[in-house]
Formats: sequence, C-alpha cells, structure tokens
Amino acid sequence: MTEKTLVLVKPDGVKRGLIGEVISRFEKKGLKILALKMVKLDKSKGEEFYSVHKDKSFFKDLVEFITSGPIVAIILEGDSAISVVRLMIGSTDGRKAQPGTIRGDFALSIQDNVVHASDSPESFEREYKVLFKEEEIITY
Ligand code: FUP
Repeated sequence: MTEKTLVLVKPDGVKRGLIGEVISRFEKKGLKILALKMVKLDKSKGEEFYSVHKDKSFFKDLVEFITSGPIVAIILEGDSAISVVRLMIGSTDGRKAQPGTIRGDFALSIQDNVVHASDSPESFEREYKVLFKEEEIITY
C-alpha cells in the first residue's frame, strides 16, 4: 500500500554533513520526495513535535536537542514507506542499530541518532503538520 512518511535529518546529522547521505539512501531505494525543507524549530514547535514523550525523563533534553540547530524535514512516499523507512533508519540507539542502517552506520548515541522517521500512519498525520503546510506537499 502506498504510504507517506516524515523523515527528519536531526541537528547532529546536519552539523556532520549527512543531509546528502540520508536523502541519497531514500532516493536510491525508490522512495519519492514529496516535500523537502530546512528549518530551525523553536521551543514550542519542538515540544509539539515530541509531545508523545512529554512525560518522559528525557523530554527536556530531547526538545533542547531538536531545537539546537537546523533540521531537514522530508516527506517521502512509496509502497509500505513507513515500515521500509523504519527498517532503513535502524534501532533508536545507534550503539544497537544494525550496520547498514543509517543509525547503525552513523550514530553512537540514543539522542544524537541522525534521523527521525514516523512509526505509524497516525504519527505521520500528526508529525507532518508540525513541519509542513498542505500546499508545501507536491503530488506528482
Ligand atoms: P525513534 O522512534 O526510534 O526515534 O525513538 P523514540 O520515539 O522511542 O524516541 C524518540 C527520540 O527520543 C529518539 F530519537 C531519541 C530520544 N530518546 C532519548 O533521548 N532517550 C531515550 O531513552 C529514548 C529516546
């Protein structure tokens, strides 16, 4: 089933020059880019984006991290895009992520783990609205 998913190249990924590497992997996989932009989230947008984690001990650090520098937000489309992209990014903790995945190849931390990707259609529906207006999504 054709799905859309939201990917972020997080501030650590942007600082380390991994934007092209991340986008390239998804393009080569055959996923279609429907929207793409660089933004710097303010505190309120960071809190909104990670609202599902608001009661977690790491919430404050997480919001500080995601607002610490520019991020690149991407909407991808393709067959089973949500699960395919989750497989391609690997486990949350870069130390445990499989080699060959983005986090497995480029991260050695649970917080600084280079990328975010929606984990369900419901997450996508909530998350993309924090980053994009409807008219910024190009259907082609
Ligand atoms: P993921 O969906 O793989 O990005 O992971 P989660 O939704 O479980 O967590 C969201 C973000 O919170 C992760 F990318 C990193 C951060 N996090 C921590 O900083 N510490 C933790 O113990 C768990 C998650």
